[in-house]
Amino acid sequence: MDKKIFSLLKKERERQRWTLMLIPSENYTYPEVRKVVGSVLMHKYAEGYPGRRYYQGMEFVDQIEKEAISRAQALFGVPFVNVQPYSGSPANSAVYFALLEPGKDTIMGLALSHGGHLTHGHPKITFSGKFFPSVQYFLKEQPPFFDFQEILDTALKYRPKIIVVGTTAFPRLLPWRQFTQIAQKVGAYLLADISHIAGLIVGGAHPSPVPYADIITSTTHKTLRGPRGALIMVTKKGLEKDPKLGEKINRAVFPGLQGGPHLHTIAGIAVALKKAANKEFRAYAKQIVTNARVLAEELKNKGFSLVTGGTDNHLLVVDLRNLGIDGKEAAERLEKEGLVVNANTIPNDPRPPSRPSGIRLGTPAVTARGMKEKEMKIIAQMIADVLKKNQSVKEKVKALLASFPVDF
Ligand code: DSN
Repeated sequence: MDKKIFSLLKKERERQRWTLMLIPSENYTYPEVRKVVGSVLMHKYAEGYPGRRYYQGMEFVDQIEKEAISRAQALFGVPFVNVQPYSGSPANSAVYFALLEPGKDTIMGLALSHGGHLTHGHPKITFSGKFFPSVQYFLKEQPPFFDFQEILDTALKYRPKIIVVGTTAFPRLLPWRQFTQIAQKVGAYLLADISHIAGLIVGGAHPSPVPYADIITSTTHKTLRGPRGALIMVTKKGLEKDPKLGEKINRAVFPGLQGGPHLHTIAGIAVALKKAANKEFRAYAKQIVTNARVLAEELKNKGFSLVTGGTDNHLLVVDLRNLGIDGKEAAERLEKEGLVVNANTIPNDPRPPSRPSGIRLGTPAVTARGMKEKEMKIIAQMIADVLKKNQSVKEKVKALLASFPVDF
């Protein structure tokens, strides 16, 4: 028994049990997923794809990978899926590796500080901005929050080969149709990175990019509630544009970027996809959004200012400038009281990313615990008590969590 690690594991389990998990990219997965992820499947090597492996002993793991693929195809309504990427960044890397020539072809994506992701062409410090020319677009303050003419002008000027639409801190619905029109005009592939909203999409709580995007990437551990992993999907539209897209993506994942797939994760993904096809999951996805809306409204009623003025999805970004504290200080004060959020930049943030002006909150995990509108009002009150009145809410957080136990 490794006392040190197992005692830390126990402490982390208790931390997750007794704090409010309000980081929008985090969630609780299912006991069945944890069981297969911690199983004998991790003993197996399986480089290649089902039926075309470089190892023996594939009888059962081939069936597992095929089942994960067909469940994802059915759930998202796409003809091609690769379930092997280790996580979201490797999934996006594989798409770029499959379709772009390094140093030549341009990636265009939403700026990180406006709610995009590091892998969407963030310049200088990420592979996506170092190995490829990249150009960024930005959010506007007023709806529809994207200036489509400006984005089109930028695209016409820089001629990206891939336009990425995907966010980590944007609280509104994504306008797939307008982006597909822009991509068409410049002859770019449209890549939808739905990592944050995959669960909302399959649960019918956010429009699907499937009719509009050529390629879709997603992590599997956020609103989808699976293990840490990722999917790369090609739509019918994408295959019509390039019938070899799937093949190119498979080759980019293996042997291009990765070695042996994590079969334990792939089995976990399959289990989570089956859960996400149930009607209970649709209710869960809708409740995530209802909860986020109530949390947003309650915070606004208490004088908090929200980026974009509210939310239509699972997350909200609070602009703390009117409170005179920065996001890091707010997140640390909340953590001491048992509310775990993360500091986040706001669009055009005057502060540095290490001490940004906002905090980002999300409802997927608290909704997974069974919390509803009433509890969102309590959480909003607790946030106000901590940040505005400097009051302790530790005991109230524990009392709330005691009524919504987690299964681990
Ligand atoms: N790190 C994830 C998030 O928190 O949104 C995105 O990769």
